[in-house]
Amino acid sequence: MERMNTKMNNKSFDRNPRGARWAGLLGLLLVAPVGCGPEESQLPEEGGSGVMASYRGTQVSLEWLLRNREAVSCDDHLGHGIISCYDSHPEMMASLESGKVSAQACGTHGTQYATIWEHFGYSGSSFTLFYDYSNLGSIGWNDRISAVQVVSGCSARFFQNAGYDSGAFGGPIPYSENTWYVGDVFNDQFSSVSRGG
Ligand SMILES: [Ca+2]
Repeated sequence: MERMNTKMNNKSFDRNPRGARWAGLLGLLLVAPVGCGPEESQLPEEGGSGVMASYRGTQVSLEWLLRNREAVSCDDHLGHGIISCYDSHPEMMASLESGKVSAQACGTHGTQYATIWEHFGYSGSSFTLFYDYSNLGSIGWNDRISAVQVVSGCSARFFQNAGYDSGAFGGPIPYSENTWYVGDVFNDQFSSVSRGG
């Protein structure tokens, strides 16, 4: 009995490496045509649904980006709802400088006026705003803001609900100075934003 078992085990043991070889070969055939470097293969496939952002020269789902990157810095300097994202805030700022986009004329639509942050102390992901948003969810920022920076001399107003609706706050919440934490009452509450105080 024992001997027979050993024999059967050997037989099935023999078959396994061949199966594994086939699986390995199949895997290679499936993976090979993609041919991306390790960095690129971490990006999702192009297309997809929802809000898209330009990131490392390609279009990716903003939702994917915010979920898979610890801290992405985005902006909308190219137009309302047209999102460009980078791996860090300095990288984003450098990109704006290289594109000769400067902070000026706070009252003018389409100029930089504020940066919103995911965590207190200006940390986590951020978004540098050039436009108003009646629905911050359209740029992935509904109920996510914990800190606010404003361009010197500019101001921004935030609302509890989409559609510039103050909701329970009784009025817009204005910021004309950098605010490292919006406080427990307003944390992760803002759903729309407009320039001006
Ligand atoms: Ca809200």
